[in-house]
Amino acid sequence: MTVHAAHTRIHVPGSRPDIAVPQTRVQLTNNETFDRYATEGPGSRPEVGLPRLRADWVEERGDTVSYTGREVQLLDNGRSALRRGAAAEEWQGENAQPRKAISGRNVTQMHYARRGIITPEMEFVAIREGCDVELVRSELAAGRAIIPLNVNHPEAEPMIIGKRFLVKVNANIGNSAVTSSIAEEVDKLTWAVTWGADTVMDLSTGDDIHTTREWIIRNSPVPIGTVPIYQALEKVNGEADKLTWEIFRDTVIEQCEQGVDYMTIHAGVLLPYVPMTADRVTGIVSRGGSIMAGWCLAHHAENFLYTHFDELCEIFTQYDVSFSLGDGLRPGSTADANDEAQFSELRTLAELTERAWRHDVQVMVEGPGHVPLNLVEENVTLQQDWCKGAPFYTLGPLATDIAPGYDHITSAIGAATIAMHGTAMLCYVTPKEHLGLPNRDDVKTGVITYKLSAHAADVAKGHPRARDWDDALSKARFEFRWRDQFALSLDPHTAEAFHDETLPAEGSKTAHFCSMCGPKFCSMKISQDVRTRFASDLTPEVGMKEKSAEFVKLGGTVYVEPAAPA
Ligand code: IRN
Ligand code: FE2
Repeated sequence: MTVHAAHTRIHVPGSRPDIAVPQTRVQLTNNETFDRYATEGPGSRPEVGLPRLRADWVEERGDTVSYTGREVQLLDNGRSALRRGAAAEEWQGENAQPRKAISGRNVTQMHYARRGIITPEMEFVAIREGCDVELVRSELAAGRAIIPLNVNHPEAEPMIIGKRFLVKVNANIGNSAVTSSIAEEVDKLTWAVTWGADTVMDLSTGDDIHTTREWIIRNSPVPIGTVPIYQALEKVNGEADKLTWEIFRDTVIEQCEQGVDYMTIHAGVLLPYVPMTADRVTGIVSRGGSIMAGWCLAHHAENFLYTHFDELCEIFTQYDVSFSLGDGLRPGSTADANDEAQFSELRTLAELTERAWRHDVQVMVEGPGHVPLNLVEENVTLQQDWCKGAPFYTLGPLATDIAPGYDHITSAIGAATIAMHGTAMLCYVTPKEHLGLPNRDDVKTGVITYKLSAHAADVAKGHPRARDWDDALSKARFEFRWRDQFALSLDPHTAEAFHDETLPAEGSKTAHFCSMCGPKFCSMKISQDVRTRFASDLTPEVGMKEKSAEFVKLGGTVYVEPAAPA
């Protein structure tokens, strides 16, 4: 499943036959090829699900054990009751497999990395990123990068989030009580990864939340994240004060069993911080943050996610679920950026990061939101400093609040800036932000907008492979290889359609101009003529006057009539 006729899928082999890393190969008209990172997996039929790429790797290590009644109960410490209604039984797809039980051991990639073990997952991401596998292992061991992969999501292709690697993009999907069906959500997932989403978060609320998630995970080649407090809230009919640690814990285990790879946990919203938001322009804008703030106030007690944090860590060690420490007090307007509430929470997230690391649990830290450009860098600097280099994962941030309908752009400005300074993953914002639930077109627009922001940051950071892509496209542009320019672009269809709006004829696909400047004033054409006519003696010593006279003598114009478009 590729987006353009000139694209094919190739596989780069690893050290063993079952490591084969997919890349997109772009075939160019000058017989060169350009290979690039691909996220979209082999493609699936929703009712079948994806092949279980990592099943053998997980099994070889003994991360899971076979599912045999009583054994499971013992290993599970009695948690097997929670399996009721869980995925294995419900999933009717052709690739359905009985769920294996957790082994009772610590199975995180961080745990392996810290013991000096290189897993197939680490090798896979090293090939994907074009770096040394030791860099992957050491960054994981230090907590500066994560590979978010639940042992129960063997369909996923390993990917890494960390500032030494390519900047990643997350796309949020999910239905609410009012709109969209399961099939539509699977379609949105597939659509998001088609355009390059590196991870997808299922933020579904309302009915069928469990089943929707099951279908999404079984069809997802990228890691899936969730915010389990949303489902826990459904279980208490939306009344935040009825939430308990036990209800939350059981929800987390249910999602761990299904294969959710990372979870947003709003454990940094502490009771004393809640009053700090009172004078804000936009108060608390995080859904999860407001649920926890409401709970803290209702009970006048400390956030149960904070007080039970070590228990959560223990659960995560069994499945290799990664924390995405939620920024429940992120600013919702430029006026509230970098305030006391936001940074108090960040200090707590730093403390929780170190607590998770003591369990060898992988962590990334979520960040804002809405931040004016002059305050963006401080966000990364403080987060990297306080959280000891744990990957930063930000929502935009929007650089201004004035453009609802265009917030993919207001946020892409902030996103490129914050990523250039070291943010590892960007959560996309779609044109529907603040206005409604994104549809298919919004998902595509959001993903493309964020891919270009992430790539702009990769170029600025000097990632070894990033500039190559720019150069390949620029060469195609300069040499008037229009087809290659389309094929190399993030969105080939839109590029071609825009070109064809004014010059639809076949001949204009090789013409040495476009309709922007017309045939007489194409700067690229003029530069090429200058280059070919004077390449040999364009040296500083040659007098410009002399050259000008020579130029006029030669005919006085650089314009050469192109073949008329058919
Ligand atoms: C990312 C960075 N900061 C927040 N996010 C995303 O916002 C997070 O990953 C999840 O997708 C969503 C959570 O929203 P609330 O519950 O914090 O509003
Ligand atoms: Fe907002």
